[in-house]
Amino acid sequence: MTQSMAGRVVTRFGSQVLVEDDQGAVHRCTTRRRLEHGVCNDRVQWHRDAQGHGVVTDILPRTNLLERVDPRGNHKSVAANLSQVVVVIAPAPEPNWSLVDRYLAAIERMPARGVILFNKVDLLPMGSPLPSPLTEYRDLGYDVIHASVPNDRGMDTLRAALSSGVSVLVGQSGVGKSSLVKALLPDLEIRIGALSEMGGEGGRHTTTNATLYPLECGGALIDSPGVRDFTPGPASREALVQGFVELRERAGECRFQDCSHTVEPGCAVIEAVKAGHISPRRYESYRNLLPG
Ligand SMILES: Nc1nc2c(ncn2[C@@H]2O[C@H](COP(=O)(O)OP(=O)(O)O)[C@@H](O)[C@H]2O)c(=O)[nH]1
Ligand SMILES: [Mg+2]
Ligand SMILES: [Zn+2]
Repeated sequence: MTQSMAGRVVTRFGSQVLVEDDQGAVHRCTTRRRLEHGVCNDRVQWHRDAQGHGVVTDILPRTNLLERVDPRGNHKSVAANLSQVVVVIAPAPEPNWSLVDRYLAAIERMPARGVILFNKVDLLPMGSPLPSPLTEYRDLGYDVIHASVPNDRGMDTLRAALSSGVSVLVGQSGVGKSSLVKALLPDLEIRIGALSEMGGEGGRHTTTNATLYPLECGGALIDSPGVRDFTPGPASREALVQGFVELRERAGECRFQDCSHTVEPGCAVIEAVKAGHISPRRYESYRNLLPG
C-alpha cells in the first residue's frame, strides 16, 4: 500500500469517484467499503492499492452540504464545502422574491456566502429603478451583481466574485444560468467529454451529476442541472431565524427565549418591523416559510 494522499472529489460515477490531487491531476477511485460515497467537492484521503487502483479511504468532515429534496421528499446530497452560492434572478421571468428569501435562508444556514446576480439587465428599460428587494438585500450585506451575457455586462465583476473558493449558481428556470455557465466555462463540452472518458462505462453520468470545474479566473464552479435547479427544502422555525440575518441579530432581545416572532409581547423582531428597521416584505417571507 502506498502513502495516503489528499484530494477532492470532482464528480461521482455510481460507486466510483474522480479525485483531483493537489497537483490538479484526476484519478478514478473506488471507495473503501463501509465508507459512505463521496459527493462533489468532498475532501478525501486516498491511496493506490497493490494493483495501482485508487481507493478513497477517508472523507474529511464537511463545512457544509448542498442537499436537494427529490419529488418523493428524500434528501439527496449534491455537493459539499461550498464557499458561496450565487442566486440568479432576472427581469424576466419576473423574480419570485419569496423564493430568493428561501434560497438566502438556506445559504445562511449552510453556512455559505450568498451573492445575488441580477441577470439579463439588458432587458431593463433605460433608467428603470432598482427593484426594491435588491436594495433590501444590499442593505443586509449581500453583494448584488448586475450582469448581461450578450452585452458582456458585469461578467468581470462576476468572475472576480467567483475567483476564490468554490461556487454554485442556482435559480429559477429561464433566468440565464445555462448562458452564464457557458460564458464562464466556454470549453465545458470538451471537459465533460474528458471526464466521461475517465469514468469508463458510467461516463454518461457527468451531465447530470454535480461536477467541479476549475475556472480560468481562479476559484471553481460546481455545475449540473440538479445543482442549478436546487430548491431548498422546508426548515424548522429555529433554522429559519438563523437564515434571516436581520431576525437572527435581534432574536436574542425578545422577552421569551422561544419567541416565534409572530404574536409575542416584547418581541424585538416585531418592534423592529414596526420601527421600519426590518423590511415588512422580508418579515412576511419569514412568516410564510414558517412550518405549519
Ligand atoms: N436578453 C437576455 N437574454 C438572455 C440572457 N441570458 C440568457 N438569456 C436568454 O434567456 C433564456 C433562458 O436562458 P437559459 O440560460 O437557458 O436560462 P436557465 O433556464 O436559467 O438555464 C434563453 O432564451 C436565453 O437566450 C441575457 O443576459 N439577456
Ligand atoms: Mg438551463
Ligand atoms: Zn421575537
